[in-house]
Amino acid sequence: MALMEFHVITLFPEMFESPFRVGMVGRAIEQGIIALKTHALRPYGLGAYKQVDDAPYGGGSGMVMRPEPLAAAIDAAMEAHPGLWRVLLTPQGELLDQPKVRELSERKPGLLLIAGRYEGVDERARAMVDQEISIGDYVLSGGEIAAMVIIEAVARLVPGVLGNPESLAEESFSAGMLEYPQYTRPEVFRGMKVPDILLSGDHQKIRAWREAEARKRTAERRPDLLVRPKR
Ligand code: 6GU
Repeated sequence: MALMEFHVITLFPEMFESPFRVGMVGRAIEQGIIALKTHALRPYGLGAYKQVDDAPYGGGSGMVMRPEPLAAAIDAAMEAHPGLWRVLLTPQGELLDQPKVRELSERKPGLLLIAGRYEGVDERARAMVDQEISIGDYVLSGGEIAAMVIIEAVARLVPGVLGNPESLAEESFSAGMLEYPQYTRPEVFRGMKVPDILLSGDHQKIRAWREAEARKRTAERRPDLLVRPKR
């Protein structure tokens, strides 16, 4: 069995096809290390038109997702795949960060990601999930791309998914800080030279330089990261 399963309830299962055919996640799926399964919400819609949304009580613009189709889809997925951690994608959710990604990667056997659409989800649907997550302070038309962000971020923490596990160790070394500046060939590009220290072969010095650069860059660009506990 796969080490981690990602299930997604969505009105648009096609959105999940090409992004995960390629790259690191695509390879991990092919190898059976992770599994990705979409569950179409539409068949659980109500009436002849398979309606999944309706006008808000109290008036106002936009449509709200009805709770019954979501409940039916969640129940069916949970019955077929017991034990999944149910996550509703919503701008009202907890902000996603790397510690939260790490926690999600430990939710075995996997995640049931529920992508909301339209202007919102009936408040009573919140009772049917374990956690609500937002990927940032901006507005998306639906939770699909947010679900993809979670899949990508969590999948790379699953053992065997990342080609080079050393990169993960490096990341945790610098956890809570921005990356240090990276260079590859050529040694001079448009007059800009690779720092001499990186060509010196002195690995102790290089390590110290990188740490100092990471700290400097973080202080300049993301001072908020330096004052926050690392969790
Ligand atoms: Cl999870 N959903 C939507 N619709 N918008 C978002 C979001 C989620 N996270 C940030 N913006």
